[in-house]
Amino acid sequence: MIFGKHARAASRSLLALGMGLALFAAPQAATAANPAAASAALAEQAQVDDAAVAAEAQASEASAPAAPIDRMKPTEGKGMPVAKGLGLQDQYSKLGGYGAWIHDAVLMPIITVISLFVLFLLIWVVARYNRRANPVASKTSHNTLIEVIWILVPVLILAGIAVPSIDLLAKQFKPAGADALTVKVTGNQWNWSYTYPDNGEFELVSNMLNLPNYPTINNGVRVVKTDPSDGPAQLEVDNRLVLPVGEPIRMQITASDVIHSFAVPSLWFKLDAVPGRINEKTLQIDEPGVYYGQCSELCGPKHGYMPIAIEALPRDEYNAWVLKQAGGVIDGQDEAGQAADDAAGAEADAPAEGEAAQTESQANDA
Ligand SMILES: [Cu+2]
Repeated sequence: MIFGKHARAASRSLLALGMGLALFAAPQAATAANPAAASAALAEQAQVDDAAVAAEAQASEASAPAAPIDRMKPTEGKGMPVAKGLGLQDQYSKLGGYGAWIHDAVLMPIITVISLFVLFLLIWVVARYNRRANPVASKTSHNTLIEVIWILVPVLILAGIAVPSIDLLAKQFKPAGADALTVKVTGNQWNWSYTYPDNGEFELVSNMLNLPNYPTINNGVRVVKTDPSDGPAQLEVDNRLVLPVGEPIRMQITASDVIHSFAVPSLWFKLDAVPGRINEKTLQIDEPGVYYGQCSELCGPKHGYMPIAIEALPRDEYNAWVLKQAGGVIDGQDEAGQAADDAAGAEADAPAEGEAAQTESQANDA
């Protein structure tokens, strides 16, 4: 009897504790249940922002660059986050396709089945083995068959997951060939600089474009949407990282001050930028396009304002772009050398290229 009294007292205090926990957890559950509402609000905000951006763009037409900037216009929804998007961004590299497949076709089904199975077991135990339904509890303490099953099945599941994920890990760190293009990326507080050691060692500094109706983030940089080629606000930059498509690129990532992280979700690429150290990873982009990412390591107050924009071009367009950069060379030859090498057709193009180069270098200066 005394034991029963203690048990009831204990269960009352447990109940109180449980309710306290529930009260504590409720607001969190509410926010967890609310992401739809939150993302709807975000989308609404984005629309408002877009309207503001458009208005600002019109208002500041006068301060906009006279000639449109010669660069690719991003495709809506490609290489960038989409409103109400769930899961991974669409992938534009082979490894990305493989990684997304592991996520979608291997991990998600396993997680779903295990979660439903555990939920079923919980409900079954609660319904079938409570005190009322099952007053005389079984005294069974061992069952060899069940024990073998519940050890073997998880081991097999883990081994099954390990095979493709270790394979992906190995492929991700396979070095690019000796003749692959090398591009050096440096994270700085708070922008990225891109160096092309194989193309004359020229360097670009990539700053986020300023936001309309918002304090200036980067001095001397224009406001986003003042050029038709501009992508989403907070992701678009003045100088993009231009890369060739369809070939492995040796990306060497470092930082000049604190740890940053170079991450582009749609290209399955993320690597920490650590001062005093070069991290290397191969990047191969499947198709031309503009792909956006962000610094993904908290690096200071303007961490949120150092986006990454990659413009992937076919090799010949990439070469043409390199030759437009001050000091840009292809196979050790600058624009004049290349032009002399090429036939008369190239010479006809030269004035137009020179003009564009001027615009580009002005953009770089700004
Ligand atoms: Cu950073």
